[in-house]
Amino acid sequence: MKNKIVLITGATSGFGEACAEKFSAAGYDVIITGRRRDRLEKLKADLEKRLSIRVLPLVFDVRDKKAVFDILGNLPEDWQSIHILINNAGLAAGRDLFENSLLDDWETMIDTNVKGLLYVSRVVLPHLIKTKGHIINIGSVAGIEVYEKGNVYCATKQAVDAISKSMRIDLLSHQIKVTAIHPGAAETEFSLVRFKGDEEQAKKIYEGYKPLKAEDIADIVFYCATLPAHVCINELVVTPLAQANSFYLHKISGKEAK
Ligand code: NDP
Ligand code: 8X3
Repeated sequence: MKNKIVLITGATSGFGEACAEKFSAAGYDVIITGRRRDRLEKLKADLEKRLSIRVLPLVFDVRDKKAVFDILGNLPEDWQSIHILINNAGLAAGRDLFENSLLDDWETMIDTNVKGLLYVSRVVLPHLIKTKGHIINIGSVAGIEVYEKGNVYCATKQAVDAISKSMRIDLLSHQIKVTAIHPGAAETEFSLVRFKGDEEQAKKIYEGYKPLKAEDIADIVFYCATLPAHVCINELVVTPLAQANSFYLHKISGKEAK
């Protein structure tokens, strides 16, 4: 029997890479995407060496509509039967008051987190309709409560929430599952990207408590993806023990965080 295929956007680090590891370890063939070719090639070599699965690395920027449609619209025949799409590629750029935010950052977030997710979903949908597949969108607690200096990042994740809900409704007749997962603070390259390479600033975000790990999210994505056919988790909010939501985070200084 052929392995099921999962397509993971943003698999060069963080949640996406951990999902590639989780699903391939469970016998799925994985399509991994991102802009950093070297990381995708390394992940492919590593997974295929250890596991009896296939890996297809695809290098493109989700903001590039033509590239998304050219590449995902022309998948090799034996990679078209996609069962699960994990829309994970995304980022925050900057954390500034509205009046100080850079327009370029706003555009980067909207183009990546919203338009990129829409392009990928739209071009992959015909395959998911055939397989009665599953779309898993990675939102955020930022898509639930808007916080200071979160402005457009929060707006893009609120859009992911709205798009997920509307996909669920519109795709009902195709028997496609749609799940939105909204994580809180997880230590990945997210803050390094948000603070544009400032390691000190990025590290501070995760001090004084135990943040989620990428593997925690991958486990949850996998759980949602492997429930019985008649069961669909529509949305799920997951935070570290120390975090109640976007506003309440209990930090402990000088003590070992649980
Ligand atoms: P990482 O920075 O570790 O990973 C982000 C991934 O997205 C990378 O693989 C990156 O690949 C890819 N990506 C970013 N921009 C583009 C683009 N334009 N085209 C293609 N791929 C792109 O962060 P996380 O793993 O933490 O983030 C994954 C998702 O989870 C994001 O949507 C983020 O908003 C969300 N999230 C993160 C939380 C956290 O605390 N970490 C909490 C809640 C949600 P490359 O650079 O190679 O293109
Ligand atoms: C990432 C979590 O709290 O930085 O989406 O917005 S947060």
